[in-house]
Amino acid sequence: MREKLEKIKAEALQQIEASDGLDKLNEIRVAYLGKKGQLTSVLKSMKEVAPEDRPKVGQLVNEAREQIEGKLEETRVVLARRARELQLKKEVIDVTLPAKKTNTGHSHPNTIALEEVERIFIGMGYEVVEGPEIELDEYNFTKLNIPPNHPAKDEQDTFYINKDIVLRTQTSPVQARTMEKGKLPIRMISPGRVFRSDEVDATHSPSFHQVEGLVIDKNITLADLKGTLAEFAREMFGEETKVKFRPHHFPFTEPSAEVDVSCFKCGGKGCRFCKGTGWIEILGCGMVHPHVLEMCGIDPEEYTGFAFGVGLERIALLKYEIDDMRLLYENDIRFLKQF
Ligand code: 2NL
Repeated sequence: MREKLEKIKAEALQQIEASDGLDKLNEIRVAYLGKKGQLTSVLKSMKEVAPEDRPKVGQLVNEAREQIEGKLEETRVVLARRARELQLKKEVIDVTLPAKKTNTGHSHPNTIALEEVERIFIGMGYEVVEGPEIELDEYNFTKLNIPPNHPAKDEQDTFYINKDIVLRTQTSPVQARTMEKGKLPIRMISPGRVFRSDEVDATHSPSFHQVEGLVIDKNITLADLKGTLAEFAREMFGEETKVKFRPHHFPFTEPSAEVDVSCFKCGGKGCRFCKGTGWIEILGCGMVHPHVLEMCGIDPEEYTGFAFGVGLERIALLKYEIDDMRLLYENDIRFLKQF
């Protein structure tokens, strides 16, 4: 028995010594110490040993087990360290290699301009409201004081889906819908895409973007309109910017005006940029026509308001000194990269 034990032990230790990996080591553990392992089977055959020898043999088995376990653990530590070192070597990173270049995009100039406009008006307490691009003729025209026979309604100017539905030509219908909801006062801007049946050229496109603004409250006057747009112009084009209101006509406002800003290139002296005039036209505006208020459910005796509309592309072209609107839609990366 003793010899058999010695043999098992020697074999086990020798196999452990020769093992070259953690898996192999585990196999050896099972083969000797497992439930059906060689050492375990010696214990199971104890009944063949004379009763007086059993304590001694038991002790020998335990000693053999301890030695094998000790050797297993010792070898496991060595092999585990070796495996880790190998892995580290395999995964080594050359930090001196040039980095992969990631191409991060950025907002489109239209979006940058829009976010600037929004920032300015949100700062003055306005809400940003969006609405549908496909609109009822009634909201796009009638409620804005553009009656059935008005020239703006010509098929030459407007895309009709059918006789009652159009692609909106302005974002005013969003404002008309807001007024109709009846919650007053109103301070809002409505940015969005609009559509007009125009030929494409450097300053026209059948689809462009507009930001309209609307304020309705008691005692709103032309002075509020002037102050608001003067502040907008200063924030958008610089602290020194002056505004000029020129009388104009829109069906939905009375009185109406077009607004010029002093040229932010030459400061108003006249240059190529402002075509020598010192002024640049940026938007249209006016006091909301009492008839429009009425048609949108607001009593013009109690409430007044002002409105304005600005072309987003116009702002982007001016701000970035782009001379052709088509560049904004072509999505040529060499162009867009510059902003
Ligand atoms: C432009 C400038 C403008 C408005 C838009 C408006 C909206 C409502 C009531 C009254 Cl709901 N007015 N919007 C006012 C003045 C000018 O746009 O050049 N449009 C052709």
